Amino acid sequence: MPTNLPPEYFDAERRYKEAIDPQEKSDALEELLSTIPKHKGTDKLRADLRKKLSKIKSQAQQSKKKSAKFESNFHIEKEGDARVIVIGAANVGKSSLVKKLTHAEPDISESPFSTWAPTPGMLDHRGVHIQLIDTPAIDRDYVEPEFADLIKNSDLILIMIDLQAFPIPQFQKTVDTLEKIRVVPRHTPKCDGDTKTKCIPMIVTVNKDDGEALDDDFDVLNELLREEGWTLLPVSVKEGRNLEELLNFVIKELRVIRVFSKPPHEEADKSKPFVLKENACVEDFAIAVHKDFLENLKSARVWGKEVHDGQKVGKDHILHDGDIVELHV
Ligand SMILES: Nc1nc2c(ncn2[C@@H]2O[C@H](COP(=O)(O)OP(=O)(O)OP(=O)(O)O)[C@@H](O)[C@H]2O)c(=O)[nH]1
Ligand SMILES: [Mg+2]
Repeated sequence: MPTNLPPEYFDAERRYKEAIDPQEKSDALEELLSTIPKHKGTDKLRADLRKKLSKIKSQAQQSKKKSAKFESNFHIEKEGDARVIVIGAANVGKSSLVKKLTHAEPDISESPFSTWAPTPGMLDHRGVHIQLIDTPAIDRDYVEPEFADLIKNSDLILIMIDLQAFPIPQFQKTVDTLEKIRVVPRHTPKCDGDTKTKCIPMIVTVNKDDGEALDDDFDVLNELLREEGWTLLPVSVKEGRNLEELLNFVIKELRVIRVFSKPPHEEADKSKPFVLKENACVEDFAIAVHKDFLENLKSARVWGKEVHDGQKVGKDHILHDGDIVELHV
């Protein structure tokens, strides 16, 4: 060791030794190098430290890339009228469902843990645009915070289980993992207004019920979990069994209504409903159509439930699924 190193060298060396992550280590090492006087006696020391620095810099670069990729994997923009996320143990058929119902192309494999990143797809069911998200298996002890956020920002969770592979422990593990990240089903007393707990509607989607021979197994499971207030639906993604019913359930549990707009003296456009929350009123509909409507709205006429055809109503009239509304400004 050369004898003529300044005291700053030893301070910088201590910081370098204490640094933990690669970026911190690389910064400390650069500082250390800058404290060494340049002369023949320090040539070897400087060369060794420079070599070390270049190795640490490439490590720091890699860990930066990894974390950037990780963040973008779990960050998915919300699209459509509602976000529905498929959660469950490995190999239950999550990717198969998303592939079957949307244009997304997630990997499907007989071997477990084939999905490592979430994949969103869009579907249109009776005019409601749903963003359906495939996810990595969740039956493990650690859930990345970004994954937890994605779940918490969903309007509905499809808990998927495999009827042909010990469905009860699978179900329990998934529910326990959700509870650990403070996500609980809307129907439980655990939804007690605690702001840290997120209450989300959940449907237990019992997959691989490929035929009548397996229906008895489903009935046993159904009896057990329905007592606790769970909604279960047997499906077979492979056979296309009950998928339409599943989407009907989803719309019901999302508690949304579809309302159609009708310009005066014209027919309603039944192909494009406005999707509103249950118990929405004419005022909510006007905002959804165009915010300017609300300011100038004088009255409205409604065709549908609990009104005579074309009945004149006020802004606070509650709308129902399938209603047609004509706004008057
Ligand atoms: N018999 C049967 N097999 C199915 C059904 N749905 C999916 N599979 C099969 O189950 C296996 C797993 O399907 P995936 O869709 O990859 O399952 P996953 O839940 O996404 O699995 P991971 O991403 O690994 O967690 C594949 O071999 C599928 O073909 C079904 O309804 N019936
Ligand atoms: Mg998968």
